[in-house]
Amino acid sequence: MRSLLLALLCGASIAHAEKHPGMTALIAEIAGNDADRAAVLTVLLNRAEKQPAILEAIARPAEKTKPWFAYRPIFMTEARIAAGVNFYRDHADLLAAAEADYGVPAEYIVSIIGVETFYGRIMGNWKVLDALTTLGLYYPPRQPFFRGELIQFLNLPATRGVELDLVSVQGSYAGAMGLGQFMPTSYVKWAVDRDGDGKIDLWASPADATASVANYLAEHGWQSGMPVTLEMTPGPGARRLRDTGLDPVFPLSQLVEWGYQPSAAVDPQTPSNLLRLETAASEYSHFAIFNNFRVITRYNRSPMYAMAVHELAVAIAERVGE
Ligand SMILES: [Ca+2]
Repeated sequence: MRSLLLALLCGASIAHAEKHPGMTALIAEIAGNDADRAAVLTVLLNRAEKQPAILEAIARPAEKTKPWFAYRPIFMTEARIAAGVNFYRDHADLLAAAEADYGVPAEYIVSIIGVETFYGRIMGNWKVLDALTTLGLYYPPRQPFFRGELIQFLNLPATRGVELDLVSVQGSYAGAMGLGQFMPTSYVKWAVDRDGDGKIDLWASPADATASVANYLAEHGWQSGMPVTLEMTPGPGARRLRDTGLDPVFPLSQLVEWGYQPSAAVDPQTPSNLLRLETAASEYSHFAIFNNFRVITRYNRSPMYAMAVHELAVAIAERVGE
């Protein structure tokens, strides 16, 4: 009887090992010669479940398949603006402190949290362990990235101030966590304890979450007091430009020379680039995009994401100021 049980247990563990290709190499890479650490990681990873729904979801991100005129309404809703105003007012002191500490305007911090999680209402209910194991071991197109994030996740408890239950902690299907949806690497590098309780809590502490978003933007080069983007009107004969990138490599005066007129006064020497977005089928608006726009794309590489964050921020700030 006992040997039958043993046989069953061995069978079960072999099934698990087969379930996770690359698991042995992953554990060896993290644990090295530390057998105790390897044992802990083995137990942990054996609790991870491959999630086919995540593999389906990762293959179709919204910003790659929708034009701007279909993408924008997802975020620029009355409900999201109104809830942003409430979030701003509820946490005005924390946001003012974050703005003072990091030089990032409060409305951009609020807007990122609004776009990412609807101000904490939708922080994701996938187990991060499942998500990152699925993508890190079963999704070849982005395996180096997600495998790296899985390693950072497994090492998170070694980060000062981070107290997470790695088996149960929840996030997006891509493994992003908390109000601002921090990936494990970002958690390690840029999350901060702002309420002073010694723990970095990006879920339940608005102080920690808002300061962490501000710190992320500041560390990626946010320039206090500088513009994000500016609508430009093409004159007759404006030069048609495509794919000039997101880096601010042209002075604004260059865009003017190409035939685009700024909609507000900005220093002509300000480094910029030109972005066009499809506002209706085959109709386009043009924008000068500046350093701070690029900084927002460090949060999510899509220029539509950055524009949505900007427009939502402006809408929230306008209404807060009324
Ligand atoms: Ca804290």
